[in-house]
Amino acid sequence: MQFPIRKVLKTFRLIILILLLICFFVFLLFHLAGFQNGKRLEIGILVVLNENTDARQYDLALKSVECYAKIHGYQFITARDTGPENIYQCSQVDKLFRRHCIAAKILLDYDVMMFLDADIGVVNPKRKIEEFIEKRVNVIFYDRFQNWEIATGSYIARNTKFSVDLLNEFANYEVRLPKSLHGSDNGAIHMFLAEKLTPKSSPKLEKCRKFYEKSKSYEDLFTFEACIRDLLGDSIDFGKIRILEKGTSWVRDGWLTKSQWHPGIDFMLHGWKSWQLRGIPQNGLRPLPISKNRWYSPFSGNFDLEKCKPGNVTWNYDLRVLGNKEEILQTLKKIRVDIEIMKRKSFARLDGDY
Ligand SMILES: [Mn+2]
Repeated sequence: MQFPIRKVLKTFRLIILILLLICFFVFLLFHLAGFQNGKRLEIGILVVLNENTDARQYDLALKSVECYAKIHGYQFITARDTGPENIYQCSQVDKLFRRHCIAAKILLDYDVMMFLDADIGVVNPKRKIEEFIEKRVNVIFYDRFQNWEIATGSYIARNTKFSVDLLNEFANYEVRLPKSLHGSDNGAIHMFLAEKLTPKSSPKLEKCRKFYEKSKSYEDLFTFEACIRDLLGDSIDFGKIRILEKGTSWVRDGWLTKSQWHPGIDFMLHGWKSWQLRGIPQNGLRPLPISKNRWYSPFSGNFDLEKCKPGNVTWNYDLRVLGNKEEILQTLKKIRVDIEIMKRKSFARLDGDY
């Protein structure tokens, strides 16, 4: 019998190809599962509750996050802030600054931590925090949808010296606040980041600072913020810091679309305060902006945390709150355009010589 060398070669090539494919898929799986250097990332989700906060005030939001964390193997952490004397040794006077010091302390226990306001809930558990993580990036902030502010209600930080120092330094910014209507941590984040990311004492920065220092109203504060956003420019990439563009982060305010959401757009929604929860109106919902102080639950019923197990992403939704993707996008697009116009008007208040 003749030796079928061609056949052997063909089989051999096929085996090599299959092996390569297997290697590729294993790599892909590891990558998607959040492994880095062969080790799965320990991801924590932190909510800081104040001394007097009754967790029931944020029941649905907290349960949704807790369930979500269980599904993906993240750690859900609620920290109690008992005032300037607390177990975290964060002595900032203003709780809004103190919470970032607490976040810096808790970050040390994880590879990555997502900090969340208590009234942020998960609506789409199929999304993962790993989507936002990049090796080079240490801290990720984002542009709030409803204005031109960099948000302080949520961020993602990687456990590095850079991140821990940044959060501590930001928490300590409270001693540098001007004696004006400064907007606490949410105003301060702008000056803090601008001082970090732009040339020291540039005329532009000093002009923004003047506005910050003499701010007497929210209108002034927003103008100061517009000034800083202009200074920072359109980039989202600031080396180890990232400031995600409007609509590209993990969370947005639910009221922008009357609580309507879509899995192709949304991951988390902000504004779930139990005392502002309403029953869905008889005539249904349209994805249009409403007053900020009411929201509708996207779920039918409450969470059974027993059922929150790895891989189980089937949640019970109230289909009346599930919106039409195109309509929601349309509404968000319109808001985006309106906000841009408002931002320019606000910026113009700085007067011509900026
Ligand atoms: Mn909030």
